Amino acid sequence: GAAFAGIVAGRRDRVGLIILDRPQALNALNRQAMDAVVAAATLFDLDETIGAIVLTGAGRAFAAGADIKEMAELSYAEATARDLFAGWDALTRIRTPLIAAVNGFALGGGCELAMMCDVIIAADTAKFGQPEINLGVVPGMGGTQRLTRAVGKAKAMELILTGRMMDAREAESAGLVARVVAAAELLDDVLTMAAGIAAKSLPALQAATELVDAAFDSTLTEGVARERRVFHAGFALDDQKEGMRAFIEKREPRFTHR
Ligand code: CO8
Repeated sequence: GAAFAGIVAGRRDRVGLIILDRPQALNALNRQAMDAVVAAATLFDLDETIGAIVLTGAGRAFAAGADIKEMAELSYAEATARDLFAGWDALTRIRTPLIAAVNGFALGGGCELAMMCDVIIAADTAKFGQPEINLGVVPGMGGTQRLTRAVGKAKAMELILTGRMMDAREAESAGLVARVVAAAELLDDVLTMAAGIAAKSLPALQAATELVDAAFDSTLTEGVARERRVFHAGFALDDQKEGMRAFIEKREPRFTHR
């Protein structure tokens, strides 16, 4: 494993693991943590021997938001000059499947960080929310947009206007979370899931994340046309031949990620 400031990163076979590691501040996302997460995730994404990335938090939080102490006294000029939080955009360009294992509080920027990932798996103890309104501000890392797309206007509006937290079960039934797992089993469960994903064809995985993301950013006609072309392009890959031949020959595929 490698240590960047505020995180721990390491790998297990084809799975990259990033742990937010400032538990004394409930993993509040300061500038260093942002730079470290983005750097580690970008390195994993460029590494063809990594087929899935897991992001989680140490202690009782995934992340309790942007670091309030770091930004409390900023002026408008400083916030805009630094384009506060723009660095996180790089995370949304990562094509290797990125799985958030939300172990505790995912509030404000922490909830928004989880929503930048491709899939969210939550511990039964997880709590989600956009409490920025309680601080006299609005969500600033995509919350008004991604939460609304994930759970619909009614619930997103209610959560953002009241600043209340929702538990893992509510987040699952609202469609924010794919699955809820007992807290003690969360990391093992997600690493097993990630290993299963990472064994599949990496170019197919990358195409899938790109296409699902396109569903939020294009019309149905454009998205379906793009999907069909990407599907056709898959026939240029060895993995398509291997996957379909293995099915016909009733054996497990051996993908080479080519
Ligand atoms: N930033 C900095 N420090 C934090 C944060 C945070 N977001 N959250 C917790 N901490 C610190 C606490 O200050 C405390 O430190 P210390 O021990 O030095 O006092 C330590 O973590 C432990 O926290 P608590 O003692 O509060 O623990 P509790 O169990 O009592 O409470 C809560 C847990 C409910 C999660 C509580 O910590 C809390 O409400 N945290 C803040 C949650 C929040 O409001 N998050 C949103 C932040 S704003 C944001 O993410 C996007 C802002 C967009 C603005 C756009 C500007 C351009």
